[in-house]
Amino acid sequence: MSHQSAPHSLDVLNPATAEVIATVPATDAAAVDAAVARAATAQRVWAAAAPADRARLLRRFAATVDEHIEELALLEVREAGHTIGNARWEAGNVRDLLDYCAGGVERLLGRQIPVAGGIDFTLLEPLGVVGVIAPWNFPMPIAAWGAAPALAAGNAVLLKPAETTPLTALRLAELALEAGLPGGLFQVLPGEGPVAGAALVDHPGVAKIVFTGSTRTGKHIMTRCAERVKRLTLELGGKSPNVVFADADLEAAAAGTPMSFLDNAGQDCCARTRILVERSAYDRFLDLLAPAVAAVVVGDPSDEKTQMGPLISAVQRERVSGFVDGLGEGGAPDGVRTILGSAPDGPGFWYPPTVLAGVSPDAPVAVDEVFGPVAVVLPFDDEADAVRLANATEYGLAGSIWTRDVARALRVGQGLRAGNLSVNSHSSVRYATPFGGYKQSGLGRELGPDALAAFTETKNVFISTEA
Ligand code: TXE
Repeated sequence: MSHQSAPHSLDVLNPATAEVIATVPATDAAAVDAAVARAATAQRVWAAAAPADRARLLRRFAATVDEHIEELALLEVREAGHTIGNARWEAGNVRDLLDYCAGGVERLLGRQIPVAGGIDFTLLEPLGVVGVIAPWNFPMPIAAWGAAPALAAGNAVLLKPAETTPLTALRLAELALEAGLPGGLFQVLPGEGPVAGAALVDHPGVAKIVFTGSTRTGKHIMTRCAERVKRLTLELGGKSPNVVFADADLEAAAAGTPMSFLDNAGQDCCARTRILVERSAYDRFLDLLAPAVAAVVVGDPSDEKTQMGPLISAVQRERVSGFVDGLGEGGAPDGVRTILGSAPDGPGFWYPPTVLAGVSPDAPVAVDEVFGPVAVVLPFDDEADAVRLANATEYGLAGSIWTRDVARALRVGQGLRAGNLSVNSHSSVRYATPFGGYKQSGLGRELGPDALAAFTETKNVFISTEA
């Protein structure tokens, strides 16, 4: 594939105001080439350093991030439209993950294996230069989910942020230098996906790609990586179920539901956008849900009281309304009950919280990833029906189960084809637990106890003890 020619710069917009807040140079294929060479040199020195020294530098990086939490959070608010509360959590997640991975540097253990005729053990060796291609929905944490464990395992990292959100990534690279990480070890290459991203994917000097983004682009990248049998982790889309049984604490389930799909204006791969409710509790649940959705505070993301900000771009808003408008006049044809929250008028890329009850279970809005503040509610009859409906998408990233019956939660949980489940909760992400998808939601896992090992090759060594 020939790489498209690069624009010279990228305009970064504040999605809450549609104003240009920065312009950054775009990386072309030649600059990616130079970055790979620089990273490879830095990586050799980094991998040869004492593990305790690498751990110390990563801890210092974490401490430097900690000193800049508020600044990083405000940058995330401005470039991605995240609420300030969420953005602080995200900056804290970067700090905590760096600390966690620093702790892993000296615990990246191989194994000694009993064999005949000698001694056998495994070495876990760094891969070399790793390319991280990040999306715009959680620019800061997702950049770190790839970069922190890769660095800890002895690799260099080239990070390609999304076109719309390069600023926090660029700042993280400055903070890494400030903390004392060697120059060239962690470089940020803002640019277009089909230019800078594709150059990373195709580069023979890049040993692994960690990609988070759309399933469509993920499949394309997987095909490119197949050419070189390049290592690959994919975190792709989701269409996650929120399964509510009649025996659940319905008040708690309904109170938790709005932010389970409205967090980050629904631009969250774990968003519980398919609310499946046992038929006997269906009407009662909708009555509880409607006021909870209406109460969500949508507006200026820098206001501490705001719960939901704007969508990332005009393109995204069009994509979202395409799903809803397609349902009929005004999005509410006969038989569809629409529960709407409120949203500011423009400027900025606003869309109101929207819940649709009564749509067909196989309508695009019910099975495809909308990536906006839109959920559907569907009734089910029994456990088997709930599992069937929950699994009836090509995705399998996350899911919630609301019930007071522990055995039922486990039974249903075992039936769900998804990588991240929560019971009586909507929580999906913790830096210390594995994260990733079944089916077309991805390949491999990030975070958790095995995060560093995913950035190593296993070398088996046999030493003969026979004379
Ligand atoms: O994603 P892309 P887009 C989903 C969500 C959203 C849709 C489209 O449904 O509506 O994807 O978003 C880089 N080679 N998710 O178009 O294209 C690109 O520059 C190498 C879910 O923004 O997948 C960016 O850095 N890289 C998701 C990154 O890929 C390429 C998060 C993601 O962009 C490339 C984001 C190429 N040929 C969107 N083309 C999630 N899993 O949370 C693009 N890129």
